Amino acid sequence: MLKTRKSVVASIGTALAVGMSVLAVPTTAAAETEYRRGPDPTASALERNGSFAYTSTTVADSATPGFGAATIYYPTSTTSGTFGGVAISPGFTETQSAISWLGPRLASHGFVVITINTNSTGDQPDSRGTQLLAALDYLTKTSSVRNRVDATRLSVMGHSMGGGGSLAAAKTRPSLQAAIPLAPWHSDKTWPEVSTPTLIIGADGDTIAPVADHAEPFYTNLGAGQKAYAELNGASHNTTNSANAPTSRQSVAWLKRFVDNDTRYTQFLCPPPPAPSTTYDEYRATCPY
Ligand code: 9J3
Ligand code: ZN
Repeated sequence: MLKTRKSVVASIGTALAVGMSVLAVPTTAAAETEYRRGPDPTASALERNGSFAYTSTTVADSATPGFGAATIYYPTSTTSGTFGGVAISPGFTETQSAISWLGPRLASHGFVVITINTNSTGDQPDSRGTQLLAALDYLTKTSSVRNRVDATRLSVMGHSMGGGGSLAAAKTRPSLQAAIPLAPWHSDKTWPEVSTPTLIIGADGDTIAPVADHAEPFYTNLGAGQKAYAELNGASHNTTNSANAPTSRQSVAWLKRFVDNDTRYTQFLCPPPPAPSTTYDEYRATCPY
């Protein structure tokens, strides 16, 4: 029997309704493809290096257009698909050594990471943002690991003026999947142009980039995207410059959730960790996500 147009539409509607009830996909992630890399996570696993074997390669300043010397850390696996990318900038007067602990940490969890020196250690935050984007372009188009990185799933991090630079990078390039400013510093306090999912990590005892003048107004004045603000308890401006458990845990989870769309990591982000606690003075978030 020929179906009328109306009955065909009704059948499709029924099929969709049945399909959706069976799948039970979380509504916020329904349209996202997940790029799961590595085993099911535990909280303590996020505080250590992950399960991927990794290696690193240094890149001379003479080979890096638009930024300084760099180090690329990457999982050696070629059978796990491509990996998301992360570019990380140090802060004012710093070199990449200030944030180098994040290279092995993130690569071993399944990301291709480039830590950079800036052209000059005195470069301002917006310049650091431009340099982070140049580093991602180098990583995905020119570097020896370009075929290991998914150029559609990129992110930025940075310390202090590098953290301000990560906000500037996300403002310039809205296609970025995640930004993680660490003890960020910037003279611009308003970031309505940034809808990239952004995790800001502040330090309660930071006297160089006091959270009341930097991290907190940045968080409050971000755009419409998902965001979180973690204020580390008993911490200073440089706490995130060496291996730090809550920074590691939340950063890995944030990148997994928003660069890989891996909802196995949502549990570490939502509901937000309890605060105030010995770990966080404050933790704000736009859950659920
Ligand atoms: O570590 C930093 O990037 C601190 C920023 C800063 O000291 O700004 C003063 C102009
Ligand atoms: Zn602004």
